[in-house]
Amino acid sequence: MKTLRMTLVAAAAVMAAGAVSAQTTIRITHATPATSHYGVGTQAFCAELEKRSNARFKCQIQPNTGDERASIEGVQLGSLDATNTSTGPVSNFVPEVGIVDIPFLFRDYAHARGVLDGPIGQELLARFTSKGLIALAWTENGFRHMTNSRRAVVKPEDVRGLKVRTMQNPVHIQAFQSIGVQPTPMAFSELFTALQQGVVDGQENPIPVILSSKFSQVQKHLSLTGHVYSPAVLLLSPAVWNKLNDADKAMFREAARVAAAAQRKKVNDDEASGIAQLRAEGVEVVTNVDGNAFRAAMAPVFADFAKKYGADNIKRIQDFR
Ligand code: EAX
Repeated sequence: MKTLRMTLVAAAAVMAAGAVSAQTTIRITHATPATSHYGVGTQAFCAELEKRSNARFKCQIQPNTGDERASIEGVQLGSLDATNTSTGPVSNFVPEVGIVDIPFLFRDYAHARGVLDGPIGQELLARFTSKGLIALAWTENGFRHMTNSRRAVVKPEDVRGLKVRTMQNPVHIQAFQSIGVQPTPMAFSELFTALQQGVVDGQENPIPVILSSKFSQVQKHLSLTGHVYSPAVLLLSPAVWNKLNDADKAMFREAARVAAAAQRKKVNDDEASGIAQLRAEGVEVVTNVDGNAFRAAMAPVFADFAKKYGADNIKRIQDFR
């Protein structure tokens, strides 16, 4: 009798354990510090996912991973579950997405966010799938500005001869070459040291990145060129996606949209306070950049971009209201 009771108790315990649904850990990376706009967006994604799934899904966030290209490769291969990345290296995996990296394409944040959240941006997200990447939503990096350790930059001639680090992005590399810059493409993880050691004279990044990565410690001059809007995207591995039921897929997409809103708010906040903070950190800020001169200097490559991505596709983005 005692044995039977013990067996029943053990069976009940096993059933109770089985009733606690299995928990899945989502390992997710982003290149910048946890305090950055990517950290805010990624934490928002993970909190929303855990809340909506009653903790069936929990994240393990790895900030400061630096090498976005390596993270995208990991998500594609399934060795990493997700990453919140700029589009810098993306066109190496999904070539047609390079259209969003064209300098001076987006007028302002409202234009960029409207295009990306609308039909054009959603069509582009769908292009990732056939390349082994699930693009859940556009998050945001921001409008990029130039910094360097050598001199104030007001017009294109001022950047001639500077060694400037760029992302591993063919569109950016071609655009910078067109204005006489020696572009040095490298992973973000190597950038601070390269600036510190003078391997490169300058770089270009949005204010939120310049702030959170403390570039004021290694860069004297900031010029508000705003030469290109840098989208970001939340990518999930098909190895995770293909195990989800339809309800959980919708939940992941909704959590990514919550992340985008939080990340964009942090970008707004950094944009509002960042210039004053950088000045306080000793950075000389040029606000009267000759934007028209930069556009004119880059004009020859715009013809190449129109050939590569379709003049109609570019015009469709420019005309979006
Ligand atoms: O996405 O590589 C870069 O300059 C990116 O802007 C940075 O990794 C944040």
